[in-house]
Formats: sequence, C-alpha cells, structure tokens
Amino acid sequence: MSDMEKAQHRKPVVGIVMGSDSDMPVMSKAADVLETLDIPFEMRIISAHREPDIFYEYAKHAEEEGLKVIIAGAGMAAHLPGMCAAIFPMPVIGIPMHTASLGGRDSLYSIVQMPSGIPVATVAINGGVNGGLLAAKILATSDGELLKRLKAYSEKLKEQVKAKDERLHLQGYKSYK
Ligand code: RP5
Repeated sequence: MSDMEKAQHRKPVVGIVMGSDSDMPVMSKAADVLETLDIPFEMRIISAHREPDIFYEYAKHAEEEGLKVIIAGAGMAAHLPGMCAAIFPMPVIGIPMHTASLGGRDSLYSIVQMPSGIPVATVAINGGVNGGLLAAKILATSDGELLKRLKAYSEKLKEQVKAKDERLHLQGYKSYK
C-alpha cells in the first residue's frame, strides 16, 4: 500500500459535521486546514432538527468510532454543536454560520451561550479556518509531530505578512496590489 493509500485509510480523529450543505463553503475551510496538517477527518451533513434520530446515533457513537474532537457548524437556531457537546464527551468546536436575516448573531448566540457544564469552544462567525486550527491544536497537546507542523504553519503565516509589508515598502500604498 502506498503512503497516500495508507493516509487515506487512517481512521478519522476529527469529525466535521454541519447542519446543511449550505454550510459547506465555511466547513470546507476547516477540512482544508486538517488536510494541510495531515490530520485524518470525516465529514458529515446531519441536521439535529430535521433528523434528530440520525443525529443522536452519530453523536452517541462518535467516541467509539475513534473521534477525538468534533467540529460542528450550524446556522440560525444552531443547536447542532451544543447537542454534540451534550452527548460526545470530548471537545466540541462550534462554528456559527453567517445568516441573511440576523447576520449570524442568531447562530453565534445559539452556539456560544451554553449552560454551565456543557462547553462548546466557539470560533468566529464563518470561522472555518480557526475551527480546523483549534481542533489541530487540541490534538497537538499529545502529538509532538503535529505540534511541529502547526509551528511551521504559523511560521508560514508570518512570512506571508512580512512579504506583504515588504511589497508595501517597495510599491508604496498607491500602487500596492
Ligand atoms: C441549519 O440551518 C444549517 O446549519 C444551516 O446553516 C441553516 C439553513 O439550512 P438550509 O435551509 O440552508 O438547509 O440547520
């Protein structure tokens, strides 16, 4: 089996779940981060409201399936992350979706305002990248190799900003592209 095939067959340790396929543009950013950092993940579309029975089975069995972190994204009355946290015993990261009617404040408040005892680590509205990174950082607390990859990722961000600053210096702000 080639290295690529082996990687594809590794058991997922992160579950990415979203309430609707309309959440995909944001949730795919979390997936891209995990892929970049070589973390095996699975992705599901499961609605806590529209199919509560299927949702319950997912959350109930996530631990025995080997998941260590769940990243849950939802919009409007966004109960998916909180209900994952109520059932799954390990960390749940919530990603509130931007919404047309209330600008995502509905999703944000639904996800962040959890009652004591049931935390959801909530990132920014549409914060797909940070959702993925936070999951990686949680896993890196017990994985030195992953921590090295995360440090390299941060270094790359720093280099990108430095390059922009240099371009600004060379081009001046009027012709900065
Ligand atoms: C939530 O309702 C989903 O997470 C989505 O953000 C929102 C709207 O869903 P659709 O009507 O686009 O399927 O459950």
